[in-house]
Amino acid sequence: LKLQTMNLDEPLDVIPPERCDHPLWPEVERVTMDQLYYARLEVEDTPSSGGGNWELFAQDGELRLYKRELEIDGLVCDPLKAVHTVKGVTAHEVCHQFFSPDVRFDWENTLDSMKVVENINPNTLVFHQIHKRVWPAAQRDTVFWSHIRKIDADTLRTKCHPNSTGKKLPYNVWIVCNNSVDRPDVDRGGCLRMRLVVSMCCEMTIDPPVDDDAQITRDHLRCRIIYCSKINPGGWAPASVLRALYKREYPKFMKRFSQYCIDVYKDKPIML
Ligand code: 6CM
Repeated sequence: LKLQTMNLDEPLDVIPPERCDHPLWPEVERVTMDQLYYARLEVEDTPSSGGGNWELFAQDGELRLYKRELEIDGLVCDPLKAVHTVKGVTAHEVCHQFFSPDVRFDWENTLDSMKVVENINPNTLVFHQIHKRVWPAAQRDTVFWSHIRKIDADTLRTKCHPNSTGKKLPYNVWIVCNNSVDRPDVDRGGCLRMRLVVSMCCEMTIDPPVDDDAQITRDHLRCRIIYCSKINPGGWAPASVLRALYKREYPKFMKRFSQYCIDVYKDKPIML
């Protein structure tokens, strides 16, 4: 597989929508842009604008994690939003690590297995993952498309309010969006199938600003990571176990993943 040997230092092509005729493409477009909008809503914004009502449940330095309690048909589906600022890495680098199947096991510790089941285009893959079993619930699997893209300045200005009003635009923004897909043909192997919508949106700023990109060093890079997830466990799971698991694991994941990105890139050329 070409993607299994992808060079991590090579920038990805960004495939414009008109060049992809896969039946899932309109959904990839729509959900990715919706997630970008949702991620960039500040947690303090009003409920009527889609923000607000977030409960801060963990904090450590620059890292903050918020949740909203939500149950659907008796199942815990609490939306989560985590915000972190990391120095020394670009938005492209962080998103690249989150997207790439080659490095998934270097930072993801909820998995027993991971397979790419379809290659829609170089920026869009369909994954089948089997997650570690959490006692006393049944083991879970997921099938989701994952899409990575750079958001250009025009899109940020025209489609990404409210942050674009009165605020300095980031140098650039990258997003990875993961969204469950119905694939009954992918064997569940006895697992219950969870459904998810997850996004990692990274806003990069250059601090202090430079006159010329050639002057940028890793000391200038600041990357604001906004991680959002909505997971439906897809069948019986005790609420208290699930909430305790999320409370413990999401802060660990945010710290581990961001430190992993810093370590991977610290001695490498900058991938803007
Ligand atoms: O977003 C994360 N990882 C991505 C790549 O793997 C992808 C996967 C998200 C699924 C996250 C599931 C976590 C829970 C797994 C156990 C389920 C057991 C349910 C029964 C409990 C009683 O988007 C990072 C995910 C970090 C999670 C802490």
